[in-house]
Amino acid sequence: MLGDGITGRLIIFPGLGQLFLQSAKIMENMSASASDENLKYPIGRYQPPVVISADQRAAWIEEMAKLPLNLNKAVAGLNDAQLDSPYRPGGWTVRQVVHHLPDSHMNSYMRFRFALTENVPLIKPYDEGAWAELSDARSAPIAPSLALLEGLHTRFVLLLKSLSDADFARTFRHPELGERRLDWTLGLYAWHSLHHVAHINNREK
Ligand code: NI
Repeated sequence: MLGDGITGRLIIFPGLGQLFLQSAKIMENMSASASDENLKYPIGRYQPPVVISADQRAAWIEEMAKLPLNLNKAVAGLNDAQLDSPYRPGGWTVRQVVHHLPDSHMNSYMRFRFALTENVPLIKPYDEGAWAELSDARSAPIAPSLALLEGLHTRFVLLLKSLSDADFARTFRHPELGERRLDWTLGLYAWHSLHHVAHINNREK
């Protein structure tokens, strides 16, 4: 009976069944993409305030200072099989994420130094996906990258703490993204630190 009813409706409104199927499909895709978004952006995307205060900068510098310890904690006790598992379906492995952090933050550290010593320098973008696919980024032990990040962030945080309001207003030019202020960039890398540690902490176990 129920079947007849449905058939009847489909005869009366030939497009309706298709419409239901399409809506179901759209809903399914929406929830799939919402969960993809959560897996890719576990702390959300970078949303800096319009005006960046000195207190905000200090909080971001604190996040930068905590990254080496937070990363060490996130990977403590992981074996090679766990390090070589993607943090999300289709994502980098935990090992690639660990190597990506010093690779990315070394680039950022250099951009800060260029911006502080040159007038709106043009910076060199890098292909982070291709860097993460290089053989060492896929397979090297993580200890050297943890040590590199610790040394790098010690220097980076010393530099950041030495900067004045005028220094934080200095800029560099990215060839595709345009001119970026250093305070905006500090926020981006504080976010980036939390973003990747969350990938490791939230991964499917
Ligand atoms: Ni990243």
